[in-house]
Amino acid sequence: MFRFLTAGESHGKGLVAVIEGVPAGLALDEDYIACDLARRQAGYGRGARMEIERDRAEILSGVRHGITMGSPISLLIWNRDWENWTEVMSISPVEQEIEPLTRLRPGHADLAGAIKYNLDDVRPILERASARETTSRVAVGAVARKLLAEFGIEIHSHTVCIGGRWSKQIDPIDWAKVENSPVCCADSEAEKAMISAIDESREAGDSVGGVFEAIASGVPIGLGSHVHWDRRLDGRVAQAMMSINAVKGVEIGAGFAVADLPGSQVHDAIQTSAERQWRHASNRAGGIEGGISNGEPIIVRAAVKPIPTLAKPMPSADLRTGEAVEAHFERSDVCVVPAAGVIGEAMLAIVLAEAVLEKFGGDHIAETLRNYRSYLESTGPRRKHD
Ligand code: EPS
Repeated sequence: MFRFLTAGESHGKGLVAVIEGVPAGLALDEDYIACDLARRQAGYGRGARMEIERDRAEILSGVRHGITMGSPISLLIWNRDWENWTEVMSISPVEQEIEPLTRLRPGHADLAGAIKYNLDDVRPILERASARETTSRVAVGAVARKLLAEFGIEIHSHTVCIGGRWSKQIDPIDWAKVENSPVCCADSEAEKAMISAIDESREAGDSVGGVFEAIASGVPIGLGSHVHWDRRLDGRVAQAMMSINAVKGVEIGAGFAVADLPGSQVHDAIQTSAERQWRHASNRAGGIEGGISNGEPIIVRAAVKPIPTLAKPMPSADLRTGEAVEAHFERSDVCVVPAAGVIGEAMLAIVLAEAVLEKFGGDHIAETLRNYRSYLESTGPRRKHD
């Protein structure tokens, strides 16, 4: 079973992740993981913190001579910014008085977290609620992506909206173009409008959200299951996406648009190809029917709210006194939608890696691939005595 845990505070010494269940025999190195970590740091609208960090995961275990051993893989990412926070985030008690953070930020975990954990300083909540934690998830997602590549499964993402400026539908998407776009958008016109939206927002001391779309291609029929609510692949994908900081809405395939359309315009006609493979005439289901992957690309969109730390702070209250104050501000990103797309890819990769290993098992990748290939032999349309 593929599973993982992360630990680490935003301004602590570093971030860690422990992954279990990766089969032996998979080629894996730090440079491969570094590529996704760099992508997460980029994007127009990021703040000063990203100028400090050069995220790179050290592999501490589970890999020997560039090949996984089947043992837990542990990853460590140092926070460069730690050296500016050694007193505030010291593990041991410190002599000096550290000013508590009590001016609650609307939209963050500050208030609910402080009440829940019985604190009169929101620092411990903010440190773990910060999207800095997603660095660990992207590192784990890169390992999942490496595994999925063995099965021909590829995952990409692109920005479809920032601040109400929408990309037009582009098909096929030029992924190299998306990678070179400062906002990860495939539509050059929309890209300009999105950049203006971010600039306007920065000038206003505000923040801006949007929508990203993640797409997994090469997914075989049969991942997930209809038999239990928690085995349904769409439910698992939605939970993974919803768990990303600032995500407030998730759609798979046609998503909310299905509410307005007749069934004949929502469902995808089933066909077979000349090679006797199943396919659909369209993909409004977003690659999942009945909680099971149907062989079409899995398409998921997530709405990312504008991040809650605002240069021009919102009215709020002080945690200790209840007095009306302005919310706390240190520094912040203006827009994190392009980074959220990379995190969305990681979460989709993690869910699919889990589902692939659940279906095909195997302690060594050769065994997993053998099971996968043998399964594929039986997935074409059935003749009477097949
Ligand atoms: C982030 C690091 C954080 C923020 C951002 C994500 O750094 P700092 O708080 O030191 O500026 O840039 O966090 C948030 C969006 C948030 O709401 O907490 C990162 O590594 O992605």
